[in-house]
Amino acid sequence: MSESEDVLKAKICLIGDSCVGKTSLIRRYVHNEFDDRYVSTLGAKICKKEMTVDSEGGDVKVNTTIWDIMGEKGFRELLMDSYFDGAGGILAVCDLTREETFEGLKDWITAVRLITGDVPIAFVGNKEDLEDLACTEVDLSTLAGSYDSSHFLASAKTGNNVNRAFLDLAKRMLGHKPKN
Ligand code: G3D
Ligand code: MG
Repeated sequence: MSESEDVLKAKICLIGDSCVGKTSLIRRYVHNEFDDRYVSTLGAKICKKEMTVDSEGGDVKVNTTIWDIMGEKGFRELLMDSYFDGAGGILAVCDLTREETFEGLKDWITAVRLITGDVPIAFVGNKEDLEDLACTEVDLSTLAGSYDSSHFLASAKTGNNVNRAFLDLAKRMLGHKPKN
């Protein structure tokens, strides 16, 4: 998080394989404050949202930019640096009905952390509204635990846990002191 004129600014990036629901989660969370700008050179779309985060000293307003990846194939190799530069937190999304998207998160995080360092992560198992889930909360909790992170079973469709996941991440970003 960076501070200027008493306004905190934060950059959150979403990661995860194609079709896990990254764009849908952002739409759900950002709502009417949706910014439709498409940054074609980056292959990313940026939304802005003012978040109110409850911290120890009371509510804190944070101007957040939320970065969505538009075309994941080949993205990691080509555009990683620009996309993740300056990110203060990562929302790592998998699709609970597709185990390979859960397994895929480890590679995403390894790659991301080369650029961002040890920033807070929130793991989101999306599409919990569906039946026949291939991953359980225990799976997600174990993975999140290995990164000292939080996890949420969520649904962009019903809205369940979406706000909680973003707010939890922002709250931990407020308290995060980067290691040198
Ligand atoms: P992406 O941005 O990660 O690529 P999208 O993923 O947000 O484009 O979502 C991929 C598909 O999953 C979309 O379906 C979307 O409607 C669906 N989806 C996203 N989140 C949920 C959810 O929580 N529950 C359910 N049931 N579906 C979800 P389509 O059919 O448009 O491709
Ligand atoms: Mg998308």
